[in-house]
Amino acid sequence: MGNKIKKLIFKEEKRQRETLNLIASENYIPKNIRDVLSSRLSNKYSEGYPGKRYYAGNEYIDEIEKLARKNALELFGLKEAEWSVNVQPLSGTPANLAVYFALVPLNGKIMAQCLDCGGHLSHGSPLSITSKLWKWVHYTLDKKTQKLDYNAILSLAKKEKPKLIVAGVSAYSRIIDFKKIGKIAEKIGAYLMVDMSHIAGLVAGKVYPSPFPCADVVTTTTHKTLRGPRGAIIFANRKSQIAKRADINIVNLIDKAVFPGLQGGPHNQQTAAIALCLEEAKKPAFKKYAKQVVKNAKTLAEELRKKDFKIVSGGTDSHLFLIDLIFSGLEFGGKQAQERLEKGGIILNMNIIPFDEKKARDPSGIRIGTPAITSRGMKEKEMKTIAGWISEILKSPETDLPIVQRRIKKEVEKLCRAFPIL
Ligand code: DSN
Repeated sequence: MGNKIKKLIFKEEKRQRETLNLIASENYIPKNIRDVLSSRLSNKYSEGYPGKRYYAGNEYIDEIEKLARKNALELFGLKEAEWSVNVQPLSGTPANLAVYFALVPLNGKIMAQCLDCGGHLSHGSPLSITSKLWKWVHYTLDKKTQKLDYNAILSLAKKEKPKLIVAGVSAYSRIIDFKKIGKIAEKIGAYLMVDMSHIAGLVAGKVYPSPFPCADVVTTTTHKTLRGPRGAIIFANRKSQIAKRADINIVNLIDKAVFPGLQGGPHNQQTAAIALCLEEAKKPAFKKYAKQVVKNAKTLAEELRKKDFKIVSGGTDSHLFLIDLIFSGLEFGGKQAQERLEKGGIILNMNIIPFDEKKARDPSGIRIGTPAITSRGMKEKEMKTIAGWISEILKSPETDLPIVQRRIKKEVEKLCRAFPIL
């Protein structure tokens, strides 16, 4: 390995070991999965799908891809006769793009949760290519409860008649009622795509409702709560009523949109690592992990609430929550909060909050997630300690701040040594 790269990897790994990672979309993947990622599988080109490749020498790659698909079905309790699985998308945004390409004509209308209310960039943000290729209508949250308002979603859907409805979020802490959104989609004859990237591990661990009974398509990344390699999966419902009525084969369309529509050869080392991560997630230990992720998020949110921080929507049902800093009485927004905490060894991200009056570069909120610290083995006791540190750093007057940060950074390092990363 080149010396410069070696040194930088060493520094980054040290940073990961010695800091508390509260970024809701990150996790630590186990060594067996990291080993697969660095295997010689990445030497091979495999355009096409198992049994239908354009290059010779894919006998074992076919087996690996078939195993990943089988594991995906088993993990989420699905039957092959009802759901197809595509494990080739390089990540979440390309997976979502493939579904839009497959099911919605260019300039057709798609409806999704707006970015400011917890949606994702690939759900039609003006900054994403998705907004240039399709017309978007966005549903928001109820201003008072800061939760989804299904009646408002129904009214908007009836008025706008989108061809596809997207349910799924990257910064919304409450349980999404997939049944209700599914009924809305059915009523107006739209496809329902659930992007479960953030919650896939919680669904697998049965601590969050499964979207599969209600969706035509489900997309997910594999590296968040699922604790696998970077990558994505698209599940397509072979029994989709909407597709049946229109005499459309959504499986074919989605597979073609992924390859050759949007990408060439799949990343075989990634496919194998996905197969392994899905196997890991089937184990009882993973169910325990998922349960603890939610317990930890609830505890951390509650402890911060007790310290007078304003938690968006009042709490959480999942692995993450947002804090409204301005409403909490602080004189600075998310950018400064993120920087203050980083100097104390606590890593998280600034985040837009619902109906934010500030901009994304310095929004009013921060997002806090527990998947990574739970992977280290931390529990409720540690959440209370962490809440204390966050509060101290955020409330400290400027004059005392460097001393407070230095002290807490040392305490964070000590805690991190007691809970090593995977
Ligand atoms: N960047 C991810 C997140 O933080 O939610 C989503 O792509």
